[in-house]
Amino acid sequence: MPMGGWAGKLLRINLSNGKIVKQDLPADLAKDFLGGRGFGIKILWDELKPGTPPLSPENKLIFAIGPLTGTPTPSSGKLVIAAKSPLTGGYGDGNVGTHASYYLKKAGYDAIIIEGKSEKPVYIHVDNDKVEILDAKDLWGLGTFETIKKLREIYGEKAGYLAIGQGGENLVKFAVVVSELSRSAGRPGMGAVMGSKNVKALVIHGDKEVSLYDPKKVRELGAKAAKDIRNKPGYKAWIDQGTMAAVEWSQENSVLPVHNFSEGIFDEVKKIDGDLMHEKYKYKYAGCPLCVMPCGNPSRAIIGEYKDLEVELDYENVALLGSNLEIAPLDPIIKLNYMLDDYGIDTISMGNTLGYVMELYEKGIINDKITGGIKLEFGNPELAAELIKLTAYRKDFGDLLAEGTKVIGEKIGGDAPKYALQAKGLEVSGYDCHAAPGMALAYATSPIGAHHKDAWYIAQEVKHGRLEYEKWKAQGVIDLQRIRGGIFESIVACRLPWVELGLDLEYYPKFFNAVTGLNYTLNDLYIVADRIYTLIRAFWIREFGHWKREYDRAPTKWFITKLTKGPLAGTSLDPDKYEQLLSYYYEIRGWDERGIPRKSTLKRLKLSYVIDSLAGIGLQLNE
Ligand code: PTT
Ligand code: SF4
Repeated sequence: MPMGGWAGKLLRINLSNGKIVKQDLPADLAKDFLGGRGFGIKILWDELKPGTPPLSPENKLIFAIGPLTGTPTPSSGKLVIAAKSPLTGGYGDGNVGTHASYYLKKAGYDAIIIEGKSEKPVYIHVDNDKVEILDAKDLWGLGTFETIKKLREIYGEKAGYLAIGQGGENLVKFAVVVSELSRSAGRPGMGAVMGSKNVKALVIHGDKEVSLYDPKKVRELGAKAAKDIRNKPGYKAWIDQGTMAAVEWSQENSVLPVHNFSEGIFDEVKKIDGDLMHEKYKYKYAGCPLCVMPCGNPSRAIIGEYKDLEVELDYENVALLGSNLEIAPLDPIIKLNYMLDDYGIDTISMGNTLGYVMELYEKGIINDKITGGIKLEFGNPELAAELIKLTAYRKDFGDLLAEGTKVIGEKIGGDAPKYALQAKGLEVSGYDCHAAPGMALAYATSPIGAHHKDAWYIAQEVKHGRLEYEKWKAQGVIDLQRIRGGIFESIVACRLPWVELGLDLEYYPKFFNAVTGLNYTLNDLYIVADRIYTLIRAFWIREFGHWKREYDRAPTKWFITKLTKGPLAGTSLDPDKYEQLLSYYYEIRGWDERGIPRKSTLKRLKLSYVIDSLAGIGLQLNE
């Protein structure tokens, strides 16, 4: 390929027959889908038979970087992990900051596609052109910390490591893949897919040159962007607290989840906020590789039985394991976060699932017969730790917890599903939406299920017309989805320089063109983003064989209960107005009233092949 940026090869590893194949990266795949999430969805669309069970050997697990990964683009040490999700049954992915990202590029690959299933536990070692499938019997059963430590003893500092813990091994539906001792990715169960293939870890090293179309220009742009970032007024506050600053902000705006998203205000917020973390718990600055604004918060517990336990704290982890379960101060939260990183289980879905069953128990919807005699209550860190352990090993009541809130609700029946905070089967992240219809829409239309990563619309919503359901809100959600979920997930770089410090978005097409030699405008990147979004929607439709508007509805609880505390007490979502907002969303996206892409949209986005495919499952598409 004449362009720079891409390494030019896909590495395909079939674990059922041991075949390892290196393929040329198709130029059209690179130009139309860029990388990361774009590669994830296009490969799954082309290669996965509809209806493939997510935990079967036929599912494919894809590790993909993008053209900007590992270049002087700020914060470009990121990697996307994608597969059909065992939690949702649709498209799933996650994004992790890891040395494995740029070592993958330096090894000469844009993506690794893992197929089939190994008979026994293995790990995969990639060292430039050498690719090995190695015995992992001594690693199976270990947590991610110990696994990575043992592999590091063999392969040293100059490699990237990705591992699953007991959560992935035991097929917990929201198991993640962990790297760098406290970075994780793949909320919709990417760790379970890895476990289903008997893959414990990947070790990646490479030392080839990264090809850049115009190296001088890329370096100049990189130096200028880094200087801009360091000069931003919010820089110091950002590296001091990172995402933890959102604890106080969420409280001020009544969106901090409390008591399974019953309220947006936590009485003990001062015991878990970013100021306190920075002052008493954080002991050093850290971040993802290639980052000029490191936001990691390595923190050490200071009291009693938790003393000296260490973990990196982020807003989501503290909101879901702390305020949502009414647990404070930070010390027990550090312990729960540590356990989940070690087991390789998503903190958001776990915190959400625990809050859910606690509320069901409190309401008498579930009882001791279902919990195996365990008395559930909020505000009890020992209980939360016990439930996390049961989940990781799928033991007793933990076997049900490991399925996530949607399946739990369906199994219990009656009123239970009404209190599950999920969309499309993925649990919502840490922003209460009783009084935030735009953010509710963002969760409900996120392409992997309820995640804030695609559109953190709440930050804009609190500034303008908070309780409105007007068309500009649907437009605002789509604008963010295009940039965050489309551009950043496919060029593959961290979005936070733009989100948090306001780095000019125009930098990115400039980086893209100088790296690749192509000539894309920001608008061209938006078109790629729309293509990726629409293909992901088509994938879900093909999997389900149909589509219903209710799949794009926000969690029921926000419609049927009201906030009782703070200035927004008495507020809940309005179901009719929400439907109108969803219709605006479909209209702007070029999807019909059912949420199915129109033929004209598919043609415009160079996705005409989807038309025949959906017609093949009996769907009539509108013009
Ligand atoms: C991400 C989700 C998040 S989003 C957080 S905290 W966040 C939680 N982190 C977990 C964790 O830690 N351990 C664990 N066992 N489970 C966890 N679940 C939760 O997972 C992450 C940062 C953060 S911190 C955010 S917002 C940004 N996310 C980005 C993104 O998605 N794309 C992108 N291009 N850039 C991003 N930059 C920021 O990266 P998922 P990380 Mg993560 C320990 O993976 O599945 O997307 O879910 O990647 O390296 O940890 O950095 O307030
Ligand atoms: Fe990683 Fe934070 Fe830097 Fe983004 S800003 S690359 S999440 S350390």
